[in-house]
Amino acid sequence: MKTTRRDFIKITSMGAGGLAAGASPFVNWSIDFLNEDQIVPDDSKLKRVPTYCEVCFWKCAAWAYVNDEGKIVKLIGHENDQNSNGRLCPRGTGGLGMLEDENRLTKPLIREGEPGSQRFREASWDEAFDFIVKKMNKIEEKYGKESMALFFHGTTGPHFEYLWEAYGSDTMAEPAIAQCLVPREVGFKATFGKGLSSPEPTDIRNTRCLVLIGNHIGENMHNGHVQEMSQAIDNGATIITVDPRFSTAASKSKYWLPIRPSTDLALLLAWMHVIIKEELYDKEYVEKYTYGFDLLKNHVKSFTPEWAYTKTDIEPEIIRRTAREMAGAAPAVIIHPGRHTVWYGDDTQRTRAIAILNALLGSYGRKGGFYFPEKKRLAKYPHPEFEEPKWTWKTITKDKYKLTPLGATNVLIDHSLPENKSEYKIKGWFVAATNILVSIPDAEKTKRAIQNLDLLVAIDTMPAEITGYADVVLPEAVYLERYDFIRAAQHRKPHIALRMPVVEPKGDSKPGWWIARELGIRLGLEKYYPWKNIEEVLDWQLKKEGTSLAEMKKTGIKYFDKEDYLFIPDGADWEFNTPSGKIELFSNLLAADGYPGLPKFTEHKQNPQGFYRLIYGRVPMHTFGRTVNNPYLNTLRSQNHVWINPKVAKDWGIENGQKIWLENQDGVISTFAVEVRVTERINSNAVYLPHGFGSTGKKLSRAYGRGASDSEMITNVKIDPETGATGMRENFVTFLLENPHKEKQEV
Ligand SMILES: Nc1nc2c(c(=O)[nH]1)N[C@H]1C(S)=C(S)[C@@H](COP(=O)(O)OP(=O)(O)OC[C@H]3O[C@@H](n4cnc5c(=O)[nH]c(N)nc54)[C@H](O)[C@@H]3O)O[C@H]1N2
Ligand SMILES: Nc1nc2c(c(=O)[nH]1)N[C@H]1C(S)=C(S)[C@@H](COP(=O)(O)OP(=O)(O)OC[C@H]3O[C@@H](n4cnc5c(=O)[nH]c(N)nc54)[C@H](O)[C@@H]3O)O[C@H]1N2
Ligand code: SF4
Ligand SMILES: [Mo]
Repeated sequence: MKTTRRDFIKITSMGAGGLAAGASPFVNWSIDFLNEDQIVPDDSKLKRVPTYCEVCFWKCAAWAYVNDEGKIVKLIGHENDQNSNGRLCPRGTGGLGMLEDENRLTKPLIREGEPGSQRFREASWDEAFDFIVKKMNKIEEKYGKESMALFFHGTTGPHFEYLWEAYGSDTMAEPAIAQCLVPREVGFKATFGKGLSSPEPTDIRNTRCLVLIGNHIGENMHNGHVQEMSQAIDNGATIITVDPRFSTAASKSKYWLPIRPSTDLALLLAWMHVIIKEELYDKEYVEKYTYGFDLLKNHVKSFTPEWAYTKTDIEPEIIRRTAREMAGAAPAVIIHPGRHTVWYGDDTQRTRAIAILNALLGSYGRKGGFYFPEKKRLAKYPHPEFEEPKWTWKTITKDKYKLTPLGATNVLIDHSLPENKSEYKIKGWFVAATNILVSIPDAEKTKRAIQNLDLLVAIDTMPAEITGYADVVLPEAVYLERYDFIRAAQHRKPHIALRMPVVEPKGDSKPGWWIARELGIRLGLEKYYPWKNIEEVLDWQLKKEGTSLAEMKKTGIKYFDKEDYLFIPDGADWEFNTPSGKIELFSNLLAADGYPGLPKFTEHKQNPQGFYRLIYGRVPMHTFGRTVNNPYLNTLRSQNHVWINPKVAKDWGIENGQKIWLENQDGVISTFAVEVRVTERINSNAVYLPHGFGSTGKKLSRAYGRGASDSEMITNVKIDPETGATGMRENFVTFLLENPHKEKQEV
């Protein structure tokens, strides 16, 4: 059978047109961004090569199909993969665009202009490495190895983490922690003795009631979960969505609770109040497995639905009805923990409340609730012992934020500022596969820190914002051109997946493992790199598990027997990794470190007159800003829109489609204009601006200047005291209808 290119990117997606009432949440989403006349040959004549996707961090296993000219002609999900179930999301299918993007970095670059000037000269790898090693040696001499910090994300990260350990620095952090999921990890750890990690072990496909609190599955296209949510809906599960915006999920929900932003903790406390007062909780489970029930009961006594109404604008009757609905479905109920949980600076408290609610309903460790995931732990390739650094991220982060399990990027930035008077000074940064000028709030502060560095190296595939500020830019080959470490993420069953090169790296770009190893050798760390090629490491690891690189090249994935329980067997005794050994409704861990042991409600600032709370999120066809320049995905959405309520638009005389500029509470004005989308789907106190647009990367021909950047508007940061995470939702914007930059341009 012949298929056309158009067929191969036919995507089933809930995100696209999810509003059709009564329709299955998965609508066929046919995208015509490739020419119909490009015929893809019959599958049987193509070679297939295993990989896993790098377009987002869900890492779906996939097959790349290659024709006899060595060109990739299609990317499809691996049929045996738990993350993708054989289907890639629209972004994953468009992953080919990462390879083909003509704006890619293909040569090492050394900066010629001022930081940020984005003016570079091309260099050889030798020259680039020499430059870096010289600077690193100077920094080491003057400040010590610990003064070299690593910021990382994605599968490139581990190659540099290893290099850093070998070098002797543990000054490391990633925005996927303090700008993403750390409050939730600590909230769940404090309650159940364990964080959730990724993919989250939510048994969505078997749930009877899914409660999404600002979790926008649908725009958030984490593949397996979108599919499972669709299955749950088909099975008649109740969806309850709490979101000030009418999200895709809200359109699939029995209840949409358009909450006043920032007041979710009041709703959660009121739900607990109802569930305890009406004795709807799982008595046996609470009795057997939890600690601190009486303390909690007493704590939530005064948090009535009537009280919560004054905070949240959600009618008391709706609070009661939804609480009963959850309890009716229990234990097959999920109060979803969320993922990007850095909102208002009391985020560990909010996610704790979510964890407790799940505990009251007995859903943790139960079918249709949370399962116990398992991952294959691969043997580590032997290496000499690492040198102990004199100080690490822990020394500077944990002093202040005692419960964070990993480094906070923002703390490393603070220690790089000229005004940092502590003995722990950071003077050099390696930034690997993370665009920290966009992903960490308060970019002006980050830029001030950069000015104070002796060395900034960026390892990227694209000329992103951060590369413009680097002294040296190292071009990494894209995921379809390289090996990486084996994917051994957790899931229902332990399994592993291989990524291997499908095509040759473009230009002078090189895989991350090669860059890290070469640099390591030049830094005198040969003994940590006894292997020449990563294939040796992978084959060694795989052979320990009864397979080999050769076999994995054919199968892509391998499963292992599950050793632990998926759920708590009925009535079984169970020990949790908390101080009491029980699920802690009252957290001894938090209390011992001086934090509230029971979730504490905090009032947050509401919008000043003429200003609107800036809320942001995802669009289904993009991952942050990393895909906006992708030639395929850009045709699906090349810019963002700012969502404005019709009432507000009328007050301002703003029309749908009009271009405006945004100004925040601190007087920061958006660099670029953004088109307005006038819609009832957003609360009149807020505006919604999808993240990742409004790029200032001048070399990104399709992304530069398209739409407005939410990051630019986030200058007020609310730090979560338990973790140091950066709450980003207490920022307010107003509208400028005339071009505020005009004068500047005319001068
Ligand atoms: N304002 C605002 N800030 C946010 C968020 C938000 O919604 N709004 N979201 C937060 C969240 S949840 C997260 S997880 C973080 C994510 O933040 P980041 O880690 O910064 O993620 P990306 O924006 O995808 O940036 C990834 C960078 O890696 C590059 N890249 C892509 N693939 C490769 C590769 O294979 N190799 C190399 N070397 N580079 C590659 C891209 O070109 C890009 O420059 O941002 C957080 N920050
Ligand atoms: N397509 C796509 N999917 C992605 C990503 C991507 O870049 N693109 N990134 C992935 C990553 S790393 C992450 S961490 C996740 C993040 O995805 P999620 O954890 O699902 O979402 P958030 O970004 O926290 O939340 C955005 C939603 O919160 C709502 N919201 C804003 N303020 C409030 C409030 O005060 N209360 C409530 N109840 N709701 C509020 C917004 O209206 C919006 O619908 O997405 C993942 N999936
Ligand atoms: S969810 Fe989509 S973008 Fe993310 S890894 Fe899977 S296919 Fe790739
Ligand atoms: Mo994230």
